[in-house]
Amino acid sequence: MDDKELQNRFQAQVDAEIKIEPKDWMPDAYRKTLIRQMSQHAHSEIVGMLPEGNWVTRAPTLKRKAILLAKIQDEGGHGLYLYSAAETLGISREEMIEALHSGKAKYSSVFNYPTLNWADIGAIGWLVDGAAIMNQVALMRTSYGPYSRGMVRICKEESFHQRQGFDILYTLSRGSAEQKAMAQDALNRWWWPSIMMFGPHDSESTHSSQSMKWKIKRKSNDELRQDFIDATVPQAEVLGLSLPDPELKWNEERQHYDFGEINWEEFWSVVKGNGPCNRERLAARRKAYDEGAWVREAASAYAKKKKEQTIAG
Ligand code: BYC
Repeated sequence: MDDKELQNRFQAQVDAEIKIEPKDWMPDAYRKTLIRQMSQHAHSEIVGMLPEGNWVTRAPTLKRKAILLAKIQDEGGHGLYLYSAAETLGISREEMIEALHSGKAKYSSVFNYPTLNWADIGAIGWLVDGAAIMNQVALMRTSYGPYSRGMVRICKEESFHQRQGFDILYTLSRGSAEQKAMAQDALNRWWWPSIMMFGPHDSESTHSSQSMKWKIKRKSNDELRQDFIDATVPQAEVLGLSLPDPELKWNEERQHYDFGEINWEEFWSVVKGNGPCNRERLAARRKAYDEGAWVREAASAYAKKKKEQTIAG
């Protein structure tokens, strides 16, 4: 088959909702954009462990600490599923990590904000994991088989994360006036970064239209952002907290909430590496990688020895 025929057969497979698997023919640009998105997704999970890790030693009770530890370990696991799924596209984990450390690959802008008090852990679980679920439920139907299957498991775990975050804020918002103020302060700081997670407006999104055609993305950035806001406003009402957007209002005609404009200058500044914690986050990842070199060496030496023994005997 010539290239045109291969392209047509590929698109027909996508249109028929038949998953693309690692050994199937795929356009180079499909492979490239999947590697870009999946590796960035994996990096987000791993870098996302850092803001929460900051509170493990200061969790208010043993139970909260155990829950937080489990959640952070889940995020590490998600990163590993995603790196493995991306490796099926012909890139190595080393190459992906090198791209993160050199600043070539991105990770979600939201993890470049600091966690200043315990309520931030609630806000991350409720809002950041909540936004991630909205995006990832759509990605369960993504056209690439290994990504789609990874997402099914990830989403199950993210639901627990979102629930634990809501529970922290629910407890604080029914506590003392000081605790309620902490919850409100965390919500004020995390709301806008959370809705920025969905990326630029559709009209500004470089990859959306092609990714939607290839069914890598099943919903656009703006559609997902709207779904998230519509789902989250009633939850804020249950908490008795107010969302920091004076333009947030139910629109009867649209049957959706209207909301204010995102500060895009801030968004792009954070994406380009100038957020409050970008440098700290990358430095922490590089340090962890360097300090883990001996583990990788030991593990690969063991694997090599095992292989030699199998061949010999
Ligand atoms: N931050 O053309 P567009 C978690 C970039 S972690 C940074 O719309 P696309 C958790 C974008 O990459 C899970 N960069 O791109 C963990 C592109 O630049 P490049 C987080 C962003 O790919 C711990 C450019 O802007 N979820 O759950 O079609 C604790 C133009 O954008 C951002 C994921 O990673 C951003 N927010 O759509 C708690 C989801 N937005 O690549 C929780 C997976 C855009 O050309 N990723 N950019 O250099 C996706 O679904 C898509 O990649 C996006 C962007 C919706 C993010």
